[in-house]
Amino acid sequence: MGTNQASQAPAISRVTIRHRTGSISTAEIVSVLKGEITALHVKQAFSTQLAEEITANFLGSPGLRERKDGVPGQYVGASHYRKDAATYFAESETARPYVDALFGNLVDPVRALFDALKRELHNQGIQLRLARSEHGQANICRALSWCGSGTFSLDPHDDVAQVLCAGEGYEISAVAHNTVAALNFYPSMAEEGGNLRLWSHKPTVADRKSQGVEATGYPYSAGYLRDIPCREIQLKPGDIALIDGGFVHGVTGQSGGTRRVLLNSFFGFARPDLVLWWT
Ligand SMILES: O=C(O)CCC(=O)C(=O)O
Ligand SMILES: [Fe+2]
Repeated sequence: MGTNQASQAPAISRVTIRHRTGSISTAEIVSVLKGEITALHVKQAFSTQLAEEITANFLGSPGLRERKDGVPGQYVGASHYRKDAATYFAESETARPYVDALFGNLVDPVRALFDALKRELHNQGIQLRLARSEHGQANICRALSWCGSGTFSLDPHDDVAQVLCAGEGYEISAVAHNTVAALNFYPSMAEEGGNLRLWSHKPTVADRKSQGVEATGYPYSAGYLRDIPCREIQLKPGDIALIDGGFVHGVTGQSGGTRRVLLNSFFGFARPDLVLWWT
């Protein structure tokens, strides 16, 4: 047996998705955080009014930027992906007023979830806080709209590689050894497509090396994923999806005039008594 993992079929891990309508409970968030369920889909979790306000503020934001890191999309806020800590935290500080302005004068639902989870974890002797460094502090979320054309508007990837390989000055690297929870609020969806597809596979470091995506976890090829079962979460404006970002996931192609916009954050255990939150 050689050490080349490329010849081995990717391991299948079971995906469990829980669906509900209305409020998201902290107990369910903790279930994803602890790896007990893979994904939680909450329909109609926030109001149409709030969804429309966030979408309009995103599209008209003076902080709206084009991604230049190889992932086609537009954003407001900061992404740690492929950035050193000094750059990411400085960008987070600069972008904060634009992130705050996404909510206008309405209550930020991501902050509300953060605060509720913080209270719940505090009762269990666990601290929840934003990731930070000498250069600044992470924001509560970033807003994104994917522009990929074709089979996927966001190619299949995992969210763990970028955390594991975050590099010096980041306190989040430790989270990569636990569940990296990815939290998505959807203010706007395309008329067709734009679903969140989850594959029954959690790549290892060896898997990523074999695919040449060791540091990024992006993108996994169609060939690599061909024989892995997958499921799709059908999203509507006002929905929340919370997933174990270690599973390969992507966003299906979209069509129609409406832009798909989401608010995204990541969080996970850095230590048994500390949960970090970043973007
Ligand atoms: O747009 C989505 O539904 C998923 C976003 C995502 O996977 C990411 O930002 O890493
Ligand atoms: Fe992701």
